[in-house]
Amino acid sequence: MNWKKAIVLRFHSDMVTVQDLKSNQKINCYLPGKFKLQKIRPIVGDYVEYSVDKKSDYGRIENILKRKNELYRPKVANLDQLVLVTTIKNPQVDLLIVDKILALAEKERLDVLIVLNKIDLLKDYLDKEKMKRFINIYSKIYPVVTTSKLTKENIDTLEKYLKDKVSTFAGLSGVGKSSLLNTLDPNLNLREGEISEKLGRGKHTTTYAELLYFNFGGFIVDTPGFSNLELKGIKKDELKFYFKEFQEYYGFCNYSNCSHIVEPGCAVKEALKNNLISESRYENYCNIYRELEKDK
Ligand SMILES: Nc1nc2c(ncn2[C@@H]2O[C@H](COP(=O)(O)OP(=O)(O)OP(=O)(O)O)[C@@H](O)[C@H]2O)c(=O)[nH]1
Ligand SMILES: [Mg+2]
Ligand SMILES: [Zn+2]
Repeated sequence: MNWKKAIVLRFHSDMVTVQDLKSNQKINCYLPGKFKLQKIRPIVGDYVEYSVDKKSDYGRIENILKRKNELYRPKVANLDQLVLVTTIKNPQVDLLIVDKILALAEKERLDVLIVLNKIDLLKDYLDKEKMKRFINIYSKIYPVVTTSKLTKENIDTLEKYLKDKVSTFAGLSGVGKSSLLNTLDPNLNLREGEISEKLGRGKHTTTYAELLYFNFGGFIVDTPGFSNLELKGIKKDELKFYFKEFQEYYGFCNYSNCSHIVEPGCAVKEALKNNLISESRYENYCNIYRELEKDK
């Protein structure tokens, strides 16, 4: 058996595009029927073993290796890091979706980087205040990098965060995920879309997730943007563990299984009163908790 190891870049209809881990060569592989019979499908980021058919240029997937983790939105395996890309305007920031994506990343124990893109658009006072508010909320919890594809601000800092990791970009349609990747490597030529003037939203330009290899060392998944996000697979009682800044109050509430919503003597609510936890994060925690309650 002469199987080689590769990582899945893309899965489309019946073909799996992989990159050999030794040679970095890209190979199209077919997926034998036995996987289909067992309803096993590779996903982007999967490590696989494959063999090469000498007669054709195609490879054949022989084995899909056990996943270290698996994010369901976007659907990607074996990540080290989630890069949440957002803007303040064009499109307008949606803090509920931001907090949902962050909860999903925490569930999978991923490192998180927040990228605030299109910083060049924030010229007037109100927009700048919105940006300050955003940074004030999130930079206490996660690293936040402000970027612009136009001015190239902080693209070098972004590269440092991405180096030698497997990361996925995630965020609303139109925030500039593909644009930032094109800025990091102009040879990529990923499709970029406009923002609908009428709706102020992106037009879902990227339609499939694809793992991209960068010469500075590292893989990044470009993903289709969200317009909405329903959380599945998270139980309401575990949600509190996915709000990172709540962790330091763990064990200090009167009730050991405190939901931090209605119970008296709650250390998280006390921290909220003392401005140690942001109102918007706490409100979104309650909103998501109620959404998950309804799902049951
Ligand atoms: N002014 C400004 N415009 C930007 C910036 N980054 C991206 N854009 C524009 O925003 C629009 C959307 O960019 P995309 O890269 O397609 O956004 P996306 O997040 O990949 O969108 P989806 O693929 O739909 O999820 C394009 O018209 C870009 O030119 C930026 O830093 N500043
Ligand atoms: Mg895109
Ligand atoms: Zn509590």
